[in-house]
Amino acid sequence: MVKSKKWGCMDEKPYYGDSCPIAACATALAISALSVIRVSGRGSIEMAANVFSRPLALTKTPGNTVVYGWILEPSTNGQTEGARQKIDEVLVSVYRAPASYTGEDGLDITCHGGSAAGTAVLNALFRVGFRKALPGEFSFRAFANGRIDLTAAEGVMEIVGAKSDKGRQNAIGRLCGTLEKEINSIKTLLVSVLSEMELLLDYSEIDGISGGGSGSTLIHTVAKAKERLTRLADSYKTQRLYQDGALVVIAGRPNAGKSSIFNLLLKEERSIVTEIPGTTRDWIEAWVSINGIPVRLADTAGLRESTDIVEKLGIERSKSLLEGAHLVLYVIDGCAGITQEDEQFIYDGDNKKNTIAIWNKSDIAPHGPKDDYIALCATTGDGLDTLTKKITSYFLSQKLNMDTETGGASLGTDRQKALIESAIENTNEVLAMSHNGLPLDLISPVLRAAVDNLGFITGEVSTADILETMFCKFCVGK
Ligand SMILES: Nc1nc2c(ncn2[C@@H]2O[C@H](COP(=O)(O)OP(=O)(O)O)[C@@H](O)[C@H]2O)c(=O)[nH]1
Ligand SMILES: [Mg+2]
Repeated sequence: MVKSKKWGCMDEKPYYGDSCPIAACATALAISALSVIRVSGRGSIEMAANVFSRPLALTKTPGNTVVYGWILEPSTNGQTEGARQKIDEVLVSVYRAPASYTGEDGLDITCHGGSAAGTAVLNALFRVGFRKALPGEFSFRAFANGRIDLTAAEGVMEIVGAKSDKGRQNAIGRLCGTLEKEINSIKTLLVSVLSEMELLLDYSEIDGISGGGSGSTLIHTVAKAKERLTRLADSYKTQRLYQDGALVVIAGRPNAGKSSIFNLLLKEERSIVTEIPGTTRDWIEAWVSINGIPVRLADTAGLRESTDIVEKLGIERSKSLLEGAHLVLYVIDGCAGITQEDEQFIYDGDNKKNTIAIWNKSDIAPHGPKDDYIALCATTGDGLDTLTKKITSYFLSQKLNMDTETGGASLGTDRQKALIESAIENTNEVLAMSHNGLPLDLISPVLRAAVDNLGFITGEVSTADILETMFCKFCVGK
């Protein structure tokens, strides 16, 4: 069932948990200086006051203030405050609806770190009526109360999971609404076409929109919208790169210096280096950040014909790893020179576009490399700077930096990508239908579907199950 975000009554609100006051620990329950326990919901401040040493100070304080006190055992049989056991000394940040993350009354209770204090505070809250929050329930409430759209909610989770600083920055953009703004702007274009179409349907004899006049303007607008959607879809590649990292595989013949280069890029002795060809018999990998790009770097078994059964298996596995690589660093031993196999690998049509050729052992090689090779000495690190620059510029040249073309907006999740692709398909179909002169009453529902797909991205149009599946993936307390 499709529900509109402009819910006027309770029944229209998507369902996730219920509207009771909830509590959860927002930080990891581990040895640390502080822990934060978070509560939210109507009446939550009054409820928490039942376990607070200064109940009036808490219930009377305005929003966005901090109150000092103690969390106490809940009162039994009308005990005086002094007779109740102290649980922990805390600072309580008080938020009042609607000026809070969730849009509800809420508290962030900062207590001492470690698992014992946080757990005891949380248990006291449960005993006075709070329910344990479901995963992502705070963010869900923020969405349901119109504080954030779905792309911002996903941005929150992306920040929590960011692997690199650039990944975090992009997610911050989505949290601040750059994607929502771009989607809404494209949607406005399509909605204007849709309403024009509906007017034409009501008042004119025009069957199709491929003809001149207003018809061609409408088609032009749909084509423009499609272009912008395509740019957004393309931006996903960059985002995945910054979120998941790029697979960079080091390949080449045995003894070329692959493991030495692997260790050099890693700045540690991870892979075994010897003068014995065939030392690396299976691939090994490690994460390294190259100018902010998280890279999954893999060292492989040297590519050669071998009768050794283990080495043979390693070579096979290296080959399949190469197939999935974003970038290959192909290493040549400058002393041994280039063989036919090397040439074949580097200049092979499929490999050429994503291979950087390295002329290693430049310190002892009898002559320098050709222009398009990077001269490197893996033992001293000479040439490393040029290599890392080349790796970075390779990734940035893959149309990875879309900022200027999409107003800084980019896609961050598979869900957003799938919906953008559906909207692109819808616009393609609209363009094809109008090209074939099909009547407006057949075209307009397809355009409506494109508009709805964009609405699904921001959550303006949502179904309870989409929301629940999405917020379930969040952490408890977020
Ligand atoms: N002189 C010199 N020796 C190197 C260089 N790179 C690697 N080696 C040596 O070449 C041999 C093979 O290196 P290794 O990294 O194990 O090659 P792999 O088989 O391709 O992994 C080792 O003895 C390394 O010390 C280099 O740049 N200069
Ligand atoms: Mg090796």
